[in-house]
Amino acid sequence: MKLYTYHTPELTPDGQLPECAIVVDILRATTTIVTALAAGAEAVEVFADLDKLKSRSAEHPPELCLRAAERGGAPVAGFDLGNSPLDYTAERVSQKRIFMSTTNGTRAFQRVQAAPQVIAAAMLNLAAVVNYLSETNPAEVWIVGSGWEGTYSLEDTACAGAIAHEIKTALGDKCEWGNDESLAAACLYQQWRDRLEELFKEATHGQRLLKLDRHADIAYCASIDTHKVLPIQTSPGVLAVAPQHH
Ligand code: 3SL
Repeated sequence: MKLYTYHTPELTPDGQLPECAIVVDILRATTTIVTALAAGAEAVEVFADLDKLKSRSAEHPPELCLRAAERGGAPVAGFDLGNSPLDYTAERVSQKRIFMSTTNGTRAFQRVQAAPQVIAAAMLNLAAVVNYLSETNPAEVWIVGSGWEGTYSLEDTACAGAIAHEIKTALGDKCEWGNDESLAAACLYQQWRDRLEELFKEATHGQRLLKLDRHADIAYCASIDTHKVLPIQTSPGVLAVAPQHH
């Protein structure tokens, strides 16, 4: 396995895709997707564009549909949910398909959605992601951070580093660094692994969320291995729980 990390979708190489793409948007889209699927949502369908979300969700039975949207960290008026993972309770989302659009995370999914395998990673499901990679051993893996409107996000690098460090530890010489970003991310994670909440609160997007009074969200997003689910793309833009990973 060769492991590449790209800090934003814009930094991924043009005209190429890996065998397996792992999308990371720790604050908060991929944390929310893991939470929603763990709470029994049927699937999460992601959209970069709000109008496409509205037209696609209108084709779904309304009683089985929730629309979720966030821009600039805040919920978008007229939608059922924003992007706080704490709102995705079993009572709210069980058996529902969630049609979701967020500022950056859903754009990152769109960039890699033609890859043969696409999965969503958060700190919450770190072991599930690493186990999947160890079992399937794809030849080339990209970890794609969502960033913020094309710029770097520290918290996504910390999660990329957690995956990189754990998979390198598990596979040893069978896992090669594809680029220096993967090694740098692994170093960042090892430095901060016991203080992730503190790191996330220092980061630009953490600061943005703190101004919106989302302290509890940040603490939640920094928890490691609290969930076993592995969200995997089953058709373009649609993420569901991978079999054996409930
Ligand atoms: O950028 C995104 O996609 C969101 O995850 C941002 S927020 O955490 O909902 O503000």
